Amino acid sequence: MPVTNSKAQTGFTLIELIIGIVVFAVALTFITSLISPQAGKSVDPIMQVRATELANTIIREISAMSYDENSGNSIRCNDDLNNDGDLDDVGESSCTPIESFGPDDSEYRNNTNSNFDDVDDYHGLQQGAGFADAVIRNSLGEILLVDGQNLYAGFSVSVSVTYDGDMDGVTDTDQSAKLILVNVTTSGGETIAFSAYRSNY
Ligand SMILES: [Ca+2]
Ligand SMILES: [Ca+2]
Ligand SMILES: [Ca+2]
Ligand SMILES: [Ca+2]
Repeated sequence: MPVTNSKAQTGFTLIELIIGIVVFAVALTFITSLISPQAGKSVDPIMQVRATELANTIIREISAMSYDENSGNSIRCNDDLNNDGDLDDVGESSCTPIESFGPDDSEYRNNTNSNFDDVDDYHGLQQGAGFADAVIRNSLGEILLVDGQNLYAGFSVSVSVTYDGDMDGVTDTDQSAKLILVNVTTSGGETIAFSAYRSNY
């Protein structure tokens, strides 16, 4: 009968239905396995933006400092003013040797204030989660806030400074530029490295 034949061609058998469900389940598992790692990583860009803001704030503070403890108002360290081949004449001074980087005598940057005045004073500065000063602060000892909130809770920052006169990222003996390295570790445990150069001007 024509009517019975057309009925047989429309629905699914139980076997077909089960196979369909199994295929769908396998496909869903496969798609979920592709999406899940992405969902886990989707937090990272926000952390990266915060880390970048934090690094910029610190690099701005450091860059605003004098190049060296031995630089005067208008005199640069290592400037041979009278061109006689040495640095022992009036107004002349040599730049701080790299092994003396870090705070100079009686200099500090703590939870109340800072009297850091040159770039390499920041060498060894560590703040935030896991360090003695567990809070990230500005030079006035104030907690860094973004829109009134401490978005850097759980973050940490560490700074190192070195000479890199040829600006190739590798320490050298050319004292004409200092490389400022800022490592920011997010509350998610991801460490991001930032760097900036400060020339002897
Ligand atoms: Ca000289
Ligand atoms: Ca200093
Ligand atoms: Ca110094
Ligand atoms: Ca170098």
